[in-house]
Amino acid sequence: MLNRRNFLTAAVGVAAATGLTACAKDDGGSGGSSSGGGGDKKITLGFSQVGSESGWRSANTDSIKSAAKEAGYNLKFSDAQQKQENQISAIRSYIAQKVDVIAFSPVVVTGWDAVLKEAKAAKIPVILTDRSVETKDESLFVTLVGSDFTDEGRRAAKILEKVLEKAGHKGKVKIAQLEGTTGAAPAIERAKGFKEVMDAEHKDDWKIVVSQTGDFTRAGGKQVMAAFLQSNPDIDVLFAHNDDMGIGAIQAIEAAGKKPGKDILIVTVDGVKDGFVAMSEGKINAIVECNPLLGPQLMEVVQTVKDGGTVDRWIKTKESDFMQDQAKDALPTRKY
Ligand code: GYE
Repeated sequence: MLNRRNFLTAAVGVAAATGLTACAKDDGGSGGSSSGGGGDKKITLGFSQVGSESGWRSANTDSIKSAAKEAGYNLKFSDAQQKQENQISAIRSYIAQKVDVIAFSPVVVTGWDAVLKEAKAAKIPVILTDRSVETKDESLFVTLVGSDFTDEGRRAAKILEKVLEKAGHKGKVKIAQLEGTTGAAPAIERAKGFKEVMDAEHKDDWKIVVSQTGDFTRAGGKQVMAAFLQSNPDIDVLFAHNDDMGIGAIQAIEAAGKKPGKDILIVTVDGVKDGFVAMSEGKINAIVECNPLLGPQLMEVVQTVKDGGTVDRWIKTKESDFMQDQAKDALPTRKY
């Protein structure tokens, strides 16, 4: 099977690939030599990050910064603190600075068309990383480098089956769901994938009794879980859309005098080190991995796009799932 690197190489060489031809900028903004086929001038990449809400995000930011350095790009980086308006201003400023390529991880899915049209008019290609956008105009971005969040939701439901079996839980299952940021692709799609399996295979026994956003943060997870426990003290399972909210929820569960991982079974998404620590302590029962180390892949795509090459519309990340009994062995080699 082709791995992603090979696919890209192949796609660049073979114009017949199913991808989309990137609208690479003809000539760069900031000084420099002519580039026959592109590439002898240092690439300037403008990157707008979502924020610093979670361990996943920190690992993602480190990966992007170090990969840009390694690739020898001039990286302009800004942190939007989970605010769409900050991302829009950052993108506008990258357009004004005539960067070669813009990449960003959109905090929410809607509301991007206007600024993306401005980038297109300025002939600056846009690459999405991590999260997707909803738009009718597919020409507004070149590709998405990131995970399949719907599948992560499905995987969470499938691994919950194993967790329930291992715990010897029989009969009805009352589930609390801690959602990610409202309107964000991973929140929408993880909920969707989970529900899909639940409706198809567990309609009579599983029920989501409470579901609310914890904004992907520990503080949010703790606060919302405390409220869940007040309104629904008999919750069997927590499905948290990321480790950080799960870790916050663990504090609320303990404060309520219950045992996380036993009285309330917990499945989370991400697989950051702190999630694995909580899992090795028996407090999280299973984790669906979502890989944040997108930097090297992104830099490769940036180069291809800058050179006018062809890339796939969606470059998916490869991931695994982990049960509690794998946590201790996996922990020392976790990279984030
Ligand atoms: O799961 C969460 C982060 O978009 C995949 O954002 C990312 C999500 C990740 O805040 O921890």
